[in-house]
Amino acid sequence: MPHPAALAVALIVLMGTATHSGAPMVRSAAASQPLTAQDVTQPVGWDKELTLPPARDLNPDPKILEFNLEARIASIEITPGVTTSVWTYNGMLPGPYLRAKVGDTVIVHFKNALPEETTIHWHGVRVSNDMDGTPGMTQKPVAPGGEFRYQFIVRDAGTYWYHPHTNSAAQVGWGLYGPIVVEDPSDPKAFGDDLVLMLSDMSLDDKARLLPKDNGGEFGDLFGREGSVLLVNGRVRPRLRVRAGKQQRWRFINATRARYYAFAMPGQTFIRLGGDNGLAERSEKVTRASLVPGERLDVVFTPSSAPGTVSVLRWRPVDRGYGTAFARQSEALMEIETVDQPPVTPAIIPGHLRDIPRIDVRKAVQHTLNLTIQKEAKRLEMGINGIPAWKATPLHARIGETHVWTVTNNSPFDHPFHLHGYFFQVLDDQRVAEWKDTVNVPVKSTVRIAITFDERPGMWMYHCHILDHAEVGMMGHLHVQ
Ligand SMILES: [Cu+2]
Repeated sequence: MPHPAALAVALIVLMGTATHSGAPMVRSAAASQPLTAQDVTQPVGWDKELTLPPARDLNPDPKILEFNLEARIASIEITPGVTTSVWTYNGMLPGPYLRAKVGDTVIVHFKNALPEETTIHWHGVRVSNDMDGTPGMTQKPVAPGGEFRYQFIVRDAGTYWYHPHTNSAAQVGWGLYGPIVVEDPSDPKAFGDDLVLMLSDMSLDDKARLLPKDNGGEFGDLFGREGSVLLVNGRVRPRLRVRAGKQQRWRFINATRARYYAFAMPGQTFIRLGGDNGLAERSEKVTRASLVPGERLDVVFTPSSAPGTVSVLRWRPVDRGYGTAFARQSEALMEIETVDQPPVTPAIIPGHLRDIPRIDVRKAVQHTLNLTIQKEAKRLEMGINGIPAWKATPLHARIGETHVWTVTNNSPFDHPFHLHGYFFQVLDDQRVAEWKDTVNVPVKSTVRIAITFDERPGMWMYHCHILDHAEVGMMGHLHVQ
């Protein structure tokens, strides 16, 4: 399984392999010696409209992050001047920001003050099975007024998130999600200052009240419910301040129940560092970046707009099947103000980030999973191999086995496929090697993934991360023993 990037990266920086320098080389107008990104800090208040308050750590041990987490309904001002009763963790949207270092222990004293049962799933974190938050499989759902203690070690650097796994389309859609970053202290500082950008959307009526979970009926289930209000870290159109040439490391998390994102800014490139489970093998310069529900994206943003200007990062329609992008306009997500200060020369981003050994699939156990919409069902029903979650029998795997799952989608919608508990590698992929836990399976296509079930026995879920699809049956489970 993934090794921490650690020494390899430091070594590569010293050895100077292929590198990316980001945006156009910009020079300080004033001095003869140009300022570099390392010479300056981010503009004053650069991220103040995007701050994510951390969880309050109750444990003095620096290797333990221990905190109280309560799921409850709270009033939040989403549209200016109007409050909405939102489902929250600790009254915050998003929930508290968990930031820990590789090897730290996380202890969560969870209380459910919601009017219905819930659980927490730690998306992408390699927890032991009894901490995975799957109701009826790994734990009893936490009843209203009930409590549960979650405890796990964060073993892998990367960007993760937490959310309920009970009535999840509704509960996530109503505001229950929070970010997790696991730091590797040896990551090159040249990646820039960290900024988590948790993307979500919310369906509100004209009085800014949350729409009911079955809004739109079966069409809502079929298309997946995209919210009417786009949020970044719980805010509508927040403003970020940047300085030309001074890099920032943006960690996107797609916490929506159904919305796909694609980003492109005129004249702007990003350096992609990785996605779900830490750094990819190599960084790559990209002009367009995308992420599907559940997925994460880790990029270096090198501001390249002229000082004193404001640009807008926009959501762009993504065709995820069946006319989902038809006649839709792009929408503003976030404003980026390039402060009126001389540009600086961007730092060099290493080309090689870490070694990712390819999973040996020569003796792999093969499985075929067809993502299906059942035609003969009386009401809308989705499933895997024609079987909805509530009728499914588990797949089986033995500890130490490697599997190749051939996931085929002949349905008219894309599906983001998510596996609990284990990282996988996407085979036949021309992109850079990386570890993932969520991958898009486009319409009329097949994606093959390789997984080694090397430890942590138990019952693990796999499902579509368009949560409306999971709710109508596109979910299965796997018994590792
Ligand atoms: Cu789906």
